[in-house]
Amino acid sequence: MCIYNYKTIIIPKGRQFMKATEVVAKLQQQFPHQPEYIQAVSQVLGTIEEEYNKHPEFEKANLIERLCIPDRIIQFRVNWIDDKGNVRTNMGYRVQHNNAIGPYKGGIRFHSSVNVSILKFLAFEQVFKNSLTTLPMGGAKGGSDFSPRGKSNGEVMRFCQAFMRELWNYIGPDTDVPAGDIGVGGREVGYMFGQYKALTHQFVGILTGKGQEFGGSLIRPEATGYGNVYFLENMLKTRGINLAGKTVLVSGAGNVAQYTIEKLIQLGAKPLTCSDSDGFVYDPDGIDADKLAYIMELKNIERGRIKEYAEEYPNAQYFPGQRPWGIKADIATPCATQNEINGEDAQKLIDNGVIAVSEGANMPSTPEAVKIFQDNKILYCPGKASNAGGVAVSGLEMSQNSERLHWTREEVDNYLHRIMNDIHENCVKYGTQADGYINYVKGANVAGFLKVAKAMMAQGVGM
Ligand code: NDP
Ligand code: 2IT
Repeated sequence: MCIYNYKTIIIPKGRQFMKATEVVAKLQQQFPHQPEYIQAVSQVLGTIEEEYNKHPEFEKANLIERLCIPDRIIQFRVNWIDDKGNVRTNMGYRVQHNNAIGPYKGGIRFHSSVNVSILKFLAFEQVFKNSLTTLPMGGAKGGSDFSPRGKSNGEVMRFCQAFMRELWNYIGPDTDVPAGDIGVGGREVGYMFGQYKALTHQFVGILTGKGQEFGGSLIRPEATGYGNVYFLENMLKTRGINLAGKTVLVSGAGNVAQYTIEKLIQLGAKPLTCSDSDGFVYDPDGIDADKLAYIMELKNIERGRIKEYAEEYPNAQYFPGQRPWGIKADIATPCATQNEINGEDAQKLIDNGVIAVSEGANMPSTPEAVKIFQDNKILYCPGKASNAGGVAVSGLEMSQNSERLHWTREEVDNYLHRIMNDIHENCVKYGTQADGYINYVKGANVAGFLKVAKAMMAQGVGM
């Protein structure tokens, strides 16, 4: 995607202010084939420009480039052996973006689409998200173009071990703590943790999202989805609207979608859809707890496809190759992947009367879609705020590992609820416009940015 046209960009030295369009254009020139990274950066810079320029000392310290360009990117080859004895090769990466407020922290994604642009966008977003959680965590992201889809358990284990053989030396409980993301759940985290332990002879909290038996936090699997719905409730409350009884479009059928659906059901809402990369299912009767249990078994144990839902529940309809945004509902929550709602989809949602969009996924709405949501003044929250519950409970897992304690479900859930409320409050503080509309994008970006910026200033020019 080309957002800005540019000739050669020369930003004058010694200037006291930052111009977002110039910085983005310069980055686009430096990194010409990284559209997702440029998309994420341009959205953030456009909304923090005003706040940034209130602090001439920021520009003097060239804070903006230091904030946009990752500290380092570790890149490696991963060799593993498939079930037929073939030696296979994939790429592996860790983008360590910023550790001004805590150790690098962020998930690992295994998906065939993974590349440097996608991981740079995710690591950049993670910096602001982690700052919003109020916990001491810097931002990072890693992954591989390996796809667990269609692989045997043994193949996934050998891949995870090979991946960790390359990564182990760059992570540590006070250095960089990875976790899950697309294609990386409890199974993959377990295999990677086992390999780290085998290589280092140390049992330490180098990953979050671990199993309950070896240091994992209760509620971590649920946290992103639950947090997403807690945030949604807060948004609705600003307009005096109750979630109970509302119909909801959900995309994805993985970790975030499943626990978003679970919490929606618990709070009396009616989820109508879910999806995978092949298509979506629409259940006009709503997905209830029993049907969700079926989805969890199908996706987590049998590793099947979502179209099977429509075979199990004949009232449901399967739409191959399509996304759910054309179905009429009150609320939408995209929980699959980036750029899954484009301008056309957003317009369909608006035309169908959607009142709120809460992002479970990272950057699921294109810039065109975001503009349509905001122009129509619906409640719209970017993923870095609404899906921050996952990494927040990862932070709580790190705390529990450090003190060698295991908190109860209730304790962790209370913490999560409080953190999501705090994030919402911060978005309102920095995002409320003169006409009363809450611009959650601006609120989240400014709140996340200020803390990191102040920490960077206090620590001098190193990183
Ligand atoms: P999972 O791997 O558990 O599930 C991903 C789901 O999205 C699957 O249903 C998958 O379908 C679908 N999907 C993946 N890629 C695509 C694609 N290109 N097009 C359409 N559908 C796709 O991942 P998570 O649930 O963990 O992650 C979902 C989103 O939430 C991601 O954006 C992630 O970055 C974000 N997120 C995750 C957090 C976490 O704690 N796990 C925390 C915060 C954000 P299929 O089975 O066909 O691949
Ligand atoms: O995007 C995300 O916030 C995650 N994938 C979770 C990161 C984490 O470290 O728990």
